[in-house]
Amino acid sequence: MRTQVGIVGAGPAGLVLSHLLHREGIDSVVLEAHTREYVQERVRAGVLEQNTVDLLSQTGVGARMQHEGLVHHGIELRFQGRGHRIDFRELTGKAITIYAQGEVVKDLIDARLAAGGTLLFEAPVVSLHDFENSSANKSSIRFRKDGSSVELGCDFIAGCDGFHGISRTSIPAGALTEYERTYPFAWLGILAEAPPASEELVYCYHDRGFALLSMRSPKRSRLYLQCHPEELIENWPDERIWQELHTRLARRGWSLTEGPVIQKGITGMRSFVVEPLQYGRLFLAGDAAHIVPPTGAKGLNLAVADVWVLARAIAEFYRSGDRSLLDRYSETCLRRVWKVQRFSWWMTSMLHRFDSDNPFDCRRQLGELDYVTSSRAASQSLAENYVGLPMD
Ligand code: RFL
Ligand code: PHB
Repeated sequence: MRTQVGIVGAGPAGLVLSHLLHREGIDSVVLEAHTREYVQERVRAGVLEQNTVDLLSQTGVGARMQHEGLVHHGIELRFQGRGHRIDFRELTGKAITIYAQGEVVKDLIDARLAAGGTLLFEAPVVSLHDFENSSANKSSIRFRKDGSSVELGCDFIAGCDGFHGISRTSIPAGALTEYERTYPFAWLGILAEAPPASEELVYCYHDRGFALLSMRSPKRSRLYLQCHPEELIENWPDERIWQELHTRLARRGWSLTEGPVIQKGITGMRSFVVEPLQYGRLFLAGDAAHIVPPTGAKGLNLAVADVWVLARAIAEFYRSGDRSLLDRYSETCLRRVWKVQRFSWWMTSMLHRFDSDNPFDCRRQLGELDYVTSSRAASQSLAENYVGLPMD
């Protein structure tokens, strides 16, 4: 088997890359360890930045998103039992769209298959070869399919295989520097068959910890609670989850709508960046290269921004033989990555309770929330980051 770009992973990063390359006339093969159903049904992100929405729409995979996505022009920050709206339209002229990651993935898989693209599911990659030299063009990827070992020859390898993938760890120790921060809490998330009690997302600071009200459709709520990182989901029967959500999200004249819980799980929180994002002919993109805590709703959007830069650089190389955009891939992406890391860390720090906090820290957090919701400059700073910084 041979292709121009071998892509490891069929998450948002790998699929958007394959789609953008196809539009440039460049051949790729996507290798995914799991089944198609698994990647489509995994419950993950829900908030798309304006940049992501525009990219999907302008490249012909936005029709269902435009029809079914919920366009929001603001969010609510709730603390001390009061709500404060951050008006994105007024502050930035932009909006966000609520459309589940699984739906984005489904639309991309449909588009790639309709265009005759090669996506192999249940095809775990076991090793990457001969990518160290950036001038040779005989890299290869070894993967398993139906019990056999298969080799895919390619010019470039795109490591889009998420945080636990094989691409980043295939790079020799010492060539990469890792920057990391873990947080002393996690999120317990549920998907419920219940109409969302608010039209817009509600980010809530409370003495008992952070809570978030989000949604997937006018009939489905997605809700999160800050919990201990080692918390066991067995300790959280549905009634306890609802009770805690009612307590933290309480606001005068407002009440949360309950409904059957159809999915629940606990997600750890981490900030992580590896530098550089390139080693020879191997390029890392999305969660394989960086992780943000979910409080800024940025992970998927950052993955899309990476592969937009990568597709443009690969296309320029095949068009003119000019490698300069490829050589600048890491530097270009990292400028955005660090700004998004800062925003995600800041939102997380402002809205969560830390074990180490003393009464001073809690008062300081309330002071910050009061400032962010009462100063136009501070609200605008939050808003411009939340809707998405401009693409370079
Ligand atoms: P993915 O989606 O993890 O895809 C990587 C794929 O690679 C496959 N893979 C392999 N395939 C072949 N061979 C191997 N050896 C392989 N090893 C791994 C995996 O099976 C997988 O299919 O990474 P990608 O494409 O970089 O996309 C990143 C996003 O998925 C992630 O950043 C977001 O989901 C993060 N995130 C959010 N992002 C947002 O932009 N907005 C949000 O509202 C948002 N909310 C969230 C989130 C993530 C969450 N969790 C569960 C971590 C909420 C949650 C709860
Ligand atoms: C979600 O709907 O899953 C969601 C929304 C906002 C976030 C994180 C997750 O910040």
